[in-house]
Amino acid sequence: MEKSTSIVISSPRVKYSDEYIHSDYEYQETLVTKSGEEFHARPYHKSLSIRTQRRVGKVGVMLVGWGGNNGSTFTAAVLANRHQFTWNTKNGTMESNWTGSITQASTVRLGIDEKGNDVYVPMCNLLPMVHPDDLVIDGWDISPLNLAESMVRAKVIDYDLQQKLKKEMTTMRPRPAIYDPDFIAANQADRATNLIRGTRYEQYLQLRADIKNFRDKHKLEKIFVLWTANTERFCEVRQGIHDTAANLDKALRDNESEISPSTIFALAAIDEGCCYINGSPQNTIVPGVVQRAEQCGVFVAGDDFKSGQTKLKSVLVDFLVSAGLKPVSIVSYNHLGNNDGKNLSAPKQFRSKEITKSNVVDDMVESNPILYKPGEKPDHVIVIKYVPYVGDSKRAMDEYTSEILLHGTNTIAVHNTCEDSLLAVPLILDLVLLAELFSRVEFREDESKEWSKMHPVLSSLAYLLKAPLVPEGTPVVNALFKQRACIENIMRACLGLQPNHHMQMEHKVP
Ligand code: NAI
Ligand code: DG6
Repeated sequence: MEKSTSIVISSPRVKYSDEYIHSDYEYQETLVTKSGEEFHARPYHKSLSIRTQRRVGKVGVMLVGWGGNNGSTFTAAVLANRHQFTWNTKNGTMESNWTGSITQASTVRLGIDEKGNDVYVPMCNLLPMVHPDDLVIDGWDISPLNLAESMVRAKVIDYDLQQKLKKEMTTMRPRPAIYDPDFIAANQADRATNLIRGTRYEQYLQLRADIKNFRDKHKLEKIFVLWTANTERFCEVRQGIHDTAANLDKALRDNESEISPSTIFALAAIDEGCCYINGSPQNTIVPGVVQRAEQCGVFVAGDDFKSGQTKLKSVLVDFLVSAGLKPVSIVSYNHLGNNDGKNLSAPKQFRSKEITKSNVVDDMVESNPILYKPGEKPDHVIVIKYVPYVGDSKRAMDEYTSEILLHGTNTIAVHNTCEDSLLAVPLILDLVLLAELFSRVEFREDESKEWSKMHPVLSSLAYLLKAPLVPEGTPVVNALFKQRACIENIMRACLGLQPNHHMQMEHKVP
C-alpha cells in the first residue's frame, strides 16, 4: 500500500472547502436508566457539525529532558527518517522507519471493496497531519551535553547510525533548565549543571522567553511542549497554591517551594499558547494548570507514556475480564539500567511511577459486576529495580492469576525484553501529531452556535498514556482497544464516517 494514497469522501454529508473538511455527523449513543430492577435503554442521536482545518502549519516540538534517552532517541529518529539514513549492523543494512507509531506505522479500516473485503489505509492518511520530517525540534535539559553526546551516553542507537547523525546532532544543545533537587532523585545531581537560576517566577519568564525565541527563530505557527525529563515526586496539592490559576500565579510570584519544575514548564507553555504534554507520572497538571489551559484555550495531556508492560496489561486484563475470567492477582516486576531506572530507584520517584502503573485496570474491573463486588479489585503489585548493566534494555516479568470455572486457577506469565526508549519515542511522535491534528478540529451543534474545540484536557490521547488525564467528572478509559477506537472513530467522524462496527453483514445476511 502506498503511503501517499489520498482519501476523498463521496457523501452529501461531507464538503471540502479550501480551508476545511466539513462533516455533518450523527453521533449515536444509548441512554440507560435504571428503575427498580429494570434497565431502560433509549437510543438517541445528536447532530454535530465537525470541521477540520486542512492546512497544517509549521510545527515545533520542545522537549523537556531533551538530552535524556527518549529526547536524544526521538531526535535521532526524526533525523534518520528525514535523511532516509541506512546503516550497517551485524544483521545487515537497516533502513530508518517509524515502527511503533500508530500514526505512521498502523492502518485504519476505511471500509470494504466491491467484493466485501476490508480496505485499510495508513492512519496518517485519513486526515491532513504534520509529517514527522517537518518537525522542528528544540528543548531543555539540566545536563549540558549536546545531542550527539547525549545519544552516545544513552547507548540506544546503533553505532553506525550514530556516526551518520553525529555531525548534525552536535549542533543541537539543550537550553538550560530548572533544577530542584527536592523533586527528582538525589542521584541526578551530578548531571545538573545546565541551569536557569533565580526565583521560580524568573525561571518561568525565562522559559517563556525560550519558547518565544524558538518560535521567532523558525517562524513556527504551533509549538508543543512535552515533558520527557526525569520522573518527579508528586507535589503536595495545596489549597491556595495549586487549586486555581490565580492562586498558582500568585504562588509562582511568591516563589512557593511546592511548585514543581514541571508545573513551571506547563505554565510557561500554556501562557505562550502551547499545548503541554506530560510523558512522566508526576501530578504536574494540578487543578490550577487545568484552569489556566481552559482560560488560554490550549490543550494539556498526560500522564506517563504507556509504552510496554502497561500497554500489554491494558489489553490482557480487558481480554480476561471480557472473556468472563476473573483476574485476582497481577504482579508486575521489571528491571532496567538506564538513567530513568536510576532516578526511579529513589522511593519518592518510584512512588510516582507506582501510582500510574497501578490504576490501569480499574475501569475493566468495574465494567464487570458479575465477577467483582463493588469496590473489589485484584491484588496488584508493582516492582521496579535498577540494574545498570542492562542499560535501556528493560526486562519485564508479569504474572496474571485469574479464577476460572468452578474456582479453578489460570496463571499467565509474561516475560518481555525491550529497548525502552525505542518503544517510547514513537509515542512522543504520536502525541504531538495527534494533539496537533485535534487542535485543528472544531465542533458545533447547529449554525446558531459558535465553533468550539475539544476540551482542553485532551483525553483523546489516552491510548498513549498510562494514567490518562480526563476533564473533571468524566470516566477514565484504560482499555487499550477502546482507547484506540476513540482515536480512529473521532478521525472517521471528521470525515462523516460512522465508527467501524465489524458486523460484516454483507457476508452474513443473504
Ligand atoms: P532519562 O533520565 O534518560 O532522561 C531524562 C532527562 O531529563 C535527563 O537528561 C535529565 O538530565 C533531564 N532532566 C531532569 N530534570 C529536568 C528538568 N527539570 N528540566 C529539564 N531536564 C531535566 O529518562 P528517559 O528514559 O528519557 O525517560 C524520560 C521520562 O519518560 C521518565 O520520567 C520516564 O519515567 C518516562 N517514561 C519513559 C518511558 C520509556 O519507555 N522510556 C515510558 C514511560 C515513561
Ligand atoms: C521502569 O518501569 C521504567 C519506566 O519508566 C517504564 O519503562 C515506563 O514507565 C514504561 O512503562 P510501561 O509499563 O508502559 O512499560
